[in-house]
Amino acid sequence: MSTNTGESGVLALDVPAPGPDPVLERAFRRAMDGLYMVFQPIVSWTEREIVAYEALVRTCEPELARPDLLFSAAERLDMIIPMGRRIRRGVAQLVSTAPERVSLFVNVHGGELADPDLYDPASPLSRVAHRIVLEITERWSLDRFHDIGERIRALRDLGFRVAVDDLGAGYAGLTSFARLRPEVVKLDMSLIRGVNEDPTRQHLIRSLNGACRDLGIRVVAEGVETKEERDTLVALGSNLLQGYLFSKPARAFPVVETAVWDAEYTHVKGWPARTAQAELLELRDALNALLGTLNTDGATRYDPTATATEVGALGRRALRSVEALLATNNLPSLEPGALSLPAPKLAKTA
Ligand code: G
Ligand code: MN
Repeated sequence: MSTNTGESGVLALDVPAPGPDPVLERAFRRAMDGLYMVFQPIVSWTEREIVAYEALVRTCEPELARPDLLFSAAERLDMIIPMGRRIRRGVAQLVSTAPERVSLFVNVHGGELADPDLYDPASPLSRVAHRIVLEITERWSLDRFHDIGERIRALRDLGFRVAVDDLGAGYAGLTSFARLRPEVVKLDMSLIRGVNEDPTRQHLIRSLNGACRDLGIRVVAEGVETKEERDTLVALGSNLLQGYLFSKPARAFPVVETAVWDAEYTHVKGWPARTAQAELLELRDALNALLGTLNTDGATRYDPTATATEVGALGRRALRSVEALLATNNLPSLEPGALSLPAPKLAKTA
């Protein structure tokens, strides 16, 4: 990119000043007339359930069909606020057609934070605020607002929850933790892509999941495309997942094909569970099988002459394994006595 040094000696980017652009204006007007919303599921893996949908804007106008082009046109033409209003009104209209109990994630462009309509308790979206999570990205710098904290508080007072979008996409995402104190963060798909083959990203995601758990922030992993990515994420403590693996964005609230819920859990052998409860039961059976292999000298049969103390030690060791597995899979810790392990089968050594 060519640059020049202005009189002040400050390096300035050599970009033409935005001027009138009648062609773009006409395309944008057609795009606004053809706006519609699509929805992509966000699932809770342990529940095998859709818990939310992200609303994404699309347009019938082919020239601005790509959302990034649509938004840069809106920025260029100073139309972010009118377009944001249309999108929010469009989502509000569709809330009543969404499956019961699911939340809707709605992307808010930074420029919309200047729009009084966003904070109006009588606006259509505010009326359903308890079902809405507003996704805010630092792609568009939030530094422009000196009072960003108060703006976010006003939105929360209306009942909205807040998500930081695109964490890890190379913007100042981490600073927004402190500034926005979001209920949710969304890990950008650039972190997720190929995570099963990348130890560095695995470390990062495990740490982010842990930090967010401590801070009471829920984490959505975006752009999950393969079962390998999914299973790796689950092993790293992720539970809320979104991406083409589950469903592409679509007009009517799309469902998830049942086959996607099945997992072989390559990282936890023999654990094809469907619900958190079933996962626990499977785990208990797997541990019972395991008990035969846990004796201290590494023999594969349980020693029939083992003392009660040794069996007790084995049980405690097994329970520690359960707790470790529960923690890595983001399941709640066990209540005392919740998981009763039947006495191990004492096989006679051949
Ligand atoms: O910036 P934001 O995270 O809101 O953008 C989401 C975009 O990513 C949408 O345009 C959506 O269509 C797209 N998308 C959603 N899931 C996937 C996925 O699994 N893979 C890819 N490549 N894109 C996705
Ligand atoms: Mn988003």
